[in-house]
Amino acid sequence: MNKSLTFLLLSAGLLTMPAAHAHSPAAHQGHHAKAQEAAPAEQKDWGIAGDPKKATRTIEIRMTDDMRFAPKEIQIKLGETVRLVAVNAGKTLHEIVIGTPSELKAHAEMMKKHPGMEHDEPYMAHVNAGQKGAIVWTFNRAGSFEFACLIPGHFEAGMVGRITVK
Ligand SMILES: [Cu+2]
Repeated sequence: MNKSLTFLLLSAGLLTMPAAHAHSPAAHQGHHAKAQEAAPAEQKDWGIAGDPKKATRTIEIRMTDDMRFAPKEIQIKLGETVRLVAVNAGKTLHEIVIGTPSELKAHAEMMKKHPGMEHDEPYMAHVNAGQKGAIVWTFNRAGSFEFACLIPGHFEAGMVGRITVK
């Protein structure tokens, strides 16, 4: 299948890009990013990918090499679309992943087994030292959730914060 046809089908939501393709280095930058925009947002237990135009609030979260987030607790109103800006104030790579506590724990276990694993979802951002990364998320589920850095060693050291949605 040629590339433009693949893109057309992806745009129309008729085709799901196979994981191997999505993660190949050549596809990663342009193609993959477009495919992700085009794909319909998937409802998760902790919310759904948000439209940046609908974000009503920006919350900055600092990540540091002592394996902490600041703030480590955030309160969100049910239904709110928020831009979470993760600022890596450290000298090493950190990430921020939103989820339910059990989902994040399972995910952290998987990261330990497959340290080189690369993934990208609308509820996570990988942020290099000194950089910023953003997540736009619509919190349309009430509950107690977490944000965590799942890089092996970081999660275990307590790099976790809490999100309360009500
Ligand atoms: Cu980290």
